[in-house]
Amino acid sequence: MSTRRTHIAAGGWAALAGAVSGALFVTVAEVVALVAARDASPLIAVGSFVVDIVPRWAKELAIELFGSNDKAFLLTTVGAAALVAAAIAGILELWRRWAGAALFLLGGAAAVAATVTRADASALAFLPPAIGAFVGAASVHVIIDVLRHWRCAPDTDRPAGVDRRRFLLLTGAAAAAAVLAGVGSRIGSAATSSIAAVRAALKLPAPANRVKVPAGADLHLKNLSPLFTPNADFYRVDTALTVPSVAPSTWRLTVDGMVEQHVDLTFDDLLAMGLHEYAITLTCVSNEVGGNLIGNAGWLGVPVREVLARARPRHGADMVLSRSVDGFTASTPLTALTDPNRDAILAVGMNGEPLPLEHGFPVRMVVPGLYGYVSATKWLTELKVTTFAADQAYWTPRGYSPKAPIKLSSRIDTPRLDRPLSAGPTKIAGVAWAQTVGIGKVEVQIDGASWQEATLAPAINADTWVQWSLDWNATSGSHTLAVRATDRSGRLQEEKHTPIAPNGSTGWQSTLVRVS
Ligand SMILES: Nc1nc2c(c(=O)[nH]1)N[C@H]1C(S)=C(S)[C@@H](COP(=O)(O)O)O[C@H]1N2
Ligand SMILES: [Mo]
Repeated sequence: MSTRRTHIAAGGWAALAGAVSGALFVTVAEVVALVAARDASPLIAVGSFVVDIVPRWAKELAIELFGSNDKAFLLTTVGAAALVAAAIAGILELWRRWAGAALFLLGGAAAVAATVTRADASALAFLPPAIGAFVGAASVHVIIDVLRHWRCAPDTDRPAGVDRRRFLLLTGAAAAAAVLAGVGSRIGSAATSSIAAVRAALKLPAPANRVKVPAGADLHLKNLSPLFTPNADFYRVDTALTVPSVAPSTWRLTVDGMVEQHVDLTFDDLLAMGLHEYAITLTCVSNEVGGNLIGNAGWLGVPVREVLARARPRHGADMVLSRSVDGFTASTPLTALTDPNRDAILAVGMNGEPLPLEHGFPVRMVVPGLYGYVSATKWLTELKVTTFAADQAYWTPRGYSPKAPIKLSSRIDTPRLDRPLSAGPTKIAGVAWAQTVGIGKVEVQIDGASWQEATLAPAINADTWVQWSLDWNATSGSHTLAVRATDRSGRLQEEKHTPIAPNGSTGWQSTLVRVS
């Protein structure tokens, strides 16, 4: 009995020593990454690998449950899994010398594989996980050797307590080193990440023209989405665990594939083509009926067609595969980018500022009328002229359509069930969008009665959402409000509810409100 208890206790100490060595692995790798290979943190690389391989339903569930904290959740999960594996390695090492160290090296090999296969991996990307794994393996091996002396094979020549003290000292030192390395790498990366400073110092040239907003286009109603979504409130959707840092000075755009002429552009080349301002409402395919993965901005940019014209796409091409520095790709029909009547742009500015880092700094695509995943590539680096038959974009093998025009839709912003409302005259209001066509009519239904036409605010253009409102004399009790839109070509919004996959949700939003 007592030897069994001793073994269990020894196993506990071994697990602790393993976990501490695991923490040393990860934090040492962070420090090396800071010095040798910026974007080669193993935790991030393994997390990104998980992002790329998890099934669609798991990703949707994570976004559903954690919203924009889904990335923090993923990193925490990967970190916790690594700690558990390291604890197990500690126990293995106690059971058999080198077995735990070998597991550390195996983990290191996996982390190296995840790191060097990232699209933005540098030549030294193998170093951080490799060095981290060696330090972790050495740590677990040395500490467990001491533990073995203390718990399992007491050295009769040495006074009792020496090995215990040595074990606790070593484990404590390793833990302290891990904390120091962890905190140090955080501070170091914050202090030396200059991209935010580069962006802050960047002055974009004035555009040749500015968006004209018709009077009354913003109804300025309480709880109604503003006509232009402030950058800080703009939804963010991407697969990037850390925001790629791309300096305008090193940014290059390559136009290649089925072209007569390879084109390479620097940031200054792009600016020299002349900036214009465009108002375009961006929408995510993952936006559920009534959801908020949509935003409207004034974008500063250059028409994609002007860049493509320099490259002269060859006959037979029907798609442009746009690529981000982090490997994300989007497939956009070539005609959507060359159409003189569609303002597909390479954007460098958003709502009067350079693109925010998380929205694609320094250059992204924005195409009116197409969901973001097939058009709005952030941190853009390449436009490959190709065909839908020859190439697939990031989301295509993951269950989404290769082509995806934005579906005509409408949303009630106010009133909402979660905001108190008292009886009396009020306004029902929201937004509606039918990019490239424009909204013709919005109707509201109260408690299943006949549809009433809402007042439409004047639209900026056909590529932006419009605000709408309807006066309502609210009586106390529960009410059901529904909304539907018709576009300018007379097409009524699809009534039937369908899920976001494979190419965007449909359905009329219906919502319950309570009036006190
Ligand atoms: N590099 C990169 N660009 C990307 C994505 C991505 O995952 N990586 N996601 C796309 C998707 S799905 C959408 S909806 C839009 C969102 O742009 P936003 O985050 O600026 O709102 O970016 C698109 N561009
Ligand atoms: Mo999206």
